[in-house]
Amino acid sequence: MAKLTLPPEEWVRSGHSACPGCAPALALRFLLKGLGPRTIVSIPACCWTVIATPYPTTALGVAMLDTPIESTGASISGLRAAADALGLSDLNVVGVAGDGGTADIGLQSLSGMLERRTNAIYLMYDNEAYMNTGVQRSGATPWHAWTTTTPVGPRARGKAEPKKDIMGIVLAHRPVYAATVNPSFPEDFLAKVEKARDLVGPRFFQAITPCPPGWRYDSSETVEVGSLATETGLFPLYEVEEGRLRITRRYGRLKPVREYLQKQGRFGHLTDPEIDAIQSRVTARWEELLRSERTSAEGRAQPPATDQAPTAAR
Ligand SMILES: Cc1ncc(C[n+]2csc(CCOP(=O)(O)OP(=O)(O)O)c2C)c(N)n1
Repeated sequence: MAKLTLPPEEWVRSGHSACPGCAPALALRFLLKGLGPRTIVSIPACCWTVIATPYPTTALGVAMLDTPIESTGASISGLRAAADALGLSDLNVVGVAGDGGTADIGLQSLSGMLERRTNAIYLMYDNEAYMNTGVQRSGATPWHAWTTTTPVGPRARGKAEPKKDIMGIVLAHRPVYAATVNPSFPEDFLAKVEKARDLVGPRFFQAITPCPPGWRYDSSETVEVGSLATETGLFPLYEVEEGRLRITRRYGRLKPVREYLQKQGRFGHLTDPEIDAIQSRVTARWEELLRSERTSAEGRAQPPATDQAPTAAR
């Protein structure tokens, strides 16, 4: 992917109330850099509502709608209809929600928006748990991760289930465009946003967004932890446009997942066999993604599986 110079304008203002090292803050910052000021963002209950609106200030340089956690998708369908009725066809209508508000509580709303072919962009920032309310597990929490509701002890090994395959669910709706993005790779992120901005119809991003207090690592290491998510193959970067899948960061040799896992306290309990099991799953999934890319180039698109554990884990 060609190198981009990031636009200098900031639509996420400094002095906001995110934790130090918050990757969700970077994700919206980069999204808005790519979209610019003709944008309205709908944000449900999640960390980002708290970041954006410490009363009586706002951290956003664009208009924002604060919506209930289950209704991001419905809210952007409504905003699009209103904008079109007012003749504001150049307005970017955007939903930004956490993994809990997207993959669990707001899944019906996202599905409805995709099925209605709403002309809007939806970004799920995936910090892999309900962070705003104290690190409870979500469907997007990975296999074996510690959270406050998936404890580690003699009889429990963190989350027992695999990570929910949100890209697979979204791709089953055949959106105009869907991509994975990572704030640790801003050029790749911005190139995808700029491409999505100029398309018409439902568009979706899954952004991996490390969270220092929830993942239990030092806040200075966010960019490195995020980079390792992609460099180990755990969170591959790709895009799907009109059914064509394209990997946008390709590695001849992936780094061992151990390098990613051992940086985070939430995986600190893992044994060698557990790390090996995750590694073999990640390797298989990377190969599956390469196959999906080949078959989609031949016109036989298959949504890639993105779970991290055998489906018969329980
Ligand atoms: C219907 C409903 N259930 C629960 C809540 C409480 N709640 C507010 S924010 C939040 C966490 C949201 O998690 P996620 O969407 O992953 O975003 P994050 O907090 O990680 O930014 C929850 C459970 C709510 N506001 N509404």
